[in-house]
Amino acid sequence: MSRRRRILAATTALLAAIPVAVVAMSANAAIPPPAAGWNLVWGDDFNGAANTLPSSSNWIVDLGHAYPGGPGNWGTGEIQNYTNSTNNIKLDGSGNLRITALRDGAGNWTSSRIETQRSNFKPAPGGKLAIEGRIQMPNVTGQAALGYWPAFWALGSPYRGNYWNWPSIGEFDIMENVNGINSVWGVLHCGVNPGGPCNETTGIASNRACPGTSCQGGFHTYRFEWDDGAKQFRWYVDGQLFHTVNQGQVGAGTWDQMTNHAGYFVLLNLAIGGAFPNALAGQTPTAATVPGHSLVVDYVAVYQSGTGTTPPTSTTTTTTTPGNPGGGGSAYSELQAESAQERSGGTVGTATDTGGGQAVGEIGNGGYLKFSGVNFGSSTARQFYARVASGAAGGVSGLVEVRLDSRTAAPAGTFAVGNTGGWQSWKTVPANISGITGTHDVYVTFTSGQPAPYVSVNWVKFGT
Ligand SMILES: [Ca+2]
Repeated sequence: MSRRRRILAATTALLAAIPVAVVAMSANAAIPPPAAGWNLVWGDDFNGAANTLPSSSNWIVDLGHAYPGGPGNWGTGEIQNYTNSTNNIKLDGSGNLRITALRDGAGNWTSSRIETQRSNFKPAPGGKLAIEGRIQMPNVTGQAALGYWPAFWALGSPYRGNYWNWPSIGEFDIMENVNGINSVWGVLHCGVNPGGPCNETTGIASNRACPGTSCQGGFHTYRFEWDDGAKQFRWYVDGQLFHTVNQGQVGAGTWDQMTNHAGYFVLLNLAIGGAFPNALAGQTPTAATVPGHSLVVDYVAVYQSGTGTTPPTSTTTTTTTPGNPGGGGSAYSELQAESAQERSGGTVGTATDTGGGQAVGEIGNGGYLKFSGVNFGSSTARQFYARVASGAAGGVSGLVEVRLDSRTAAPAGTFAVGNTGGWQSWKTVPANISGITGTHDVYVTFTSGQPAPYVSVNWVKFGT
């Protein structure tokens, strides 16, 4: 995807893999408890019924050959069509996710790609974040593997909904592999393309063979750590450090571009063909490539070390709006932004929208709306809707987040928004949320890695 057409220079010494005794490890371990000093932030152990899709509360399934409006072939030249068919992606009933690349009789490849609903994974100020997965690469090597390109990676949240701001928003390739080679690549993408501080489109990369069993022959644990205190990124396989990038290598400005936004979302995919496998093997896939092999994922977990209590920064003042001071509205009715019990950021003005009325215009990073005592009744809300408009400049975007009972609680749901066609071009944007019942203070918070206002809000509401 935005994993560019990368032409890897460091390809030597990879092809002479030494066969090692294969030790099959159990494939259904739960998410391991965090190491001392770490806390589990989020995870999915992919337990669930066989032949079902992974949790839609956790994951978005990407479809086709591009994001809507994004670069073709996911920006990498990969050729497969991504589907949500359980032929391509499913839980195996034994605690694993399996993404399988298939080729039909006409030679067309299908596979799958998923990304986390959450897009705000980042360390607390001065703390550390780890993104970890236990994964077996597709168990295929040699000519039969040409074109296989599995990846476990993360993209900066401003990419979602924009798709043209890569690589400034940052990309961490926690595990990449091509052509069945016994090696894991760890890569940082940043700055500008081409060239720049991350030497795009290659990125700042390192690679090594998997310890013990080959990467294809067994499960290995791939871990990326973002150390905000040390201003360092670190890549590990089975606990062995194999790549580091320090802030000084890319410069403070580039570092800030990829770390000062709302955070990252995590992706898993199995591509076929594209620039990376082609760079090492010529045009892939070939007639010798064998379909039907799977990327197998036991779990994905995000851990944090060091707790932050710093709320989002805001340069605006809080306004208590008169009228409906007690709140108490129904979650399933339109909660008018201009009538929020508290507001920070934006200005109240006229909405040229269906139904007219007022809206809160041009909200930026750090703003929020508080709706007190919102009643979810006896139903479980699983959808959030916001009526939004944006005249933000190209490349400017941010997140709209729903939080319960605290402005700093983990978001129950999030979506990204950029230009909708103008500050009075209104559209209703849905987001999946974790199930909500009961009565809560609802905070709608606004987070962006850049300072310009990026969204106006007419109303929000919930659905089941
Ligand atoms: Ca599992």
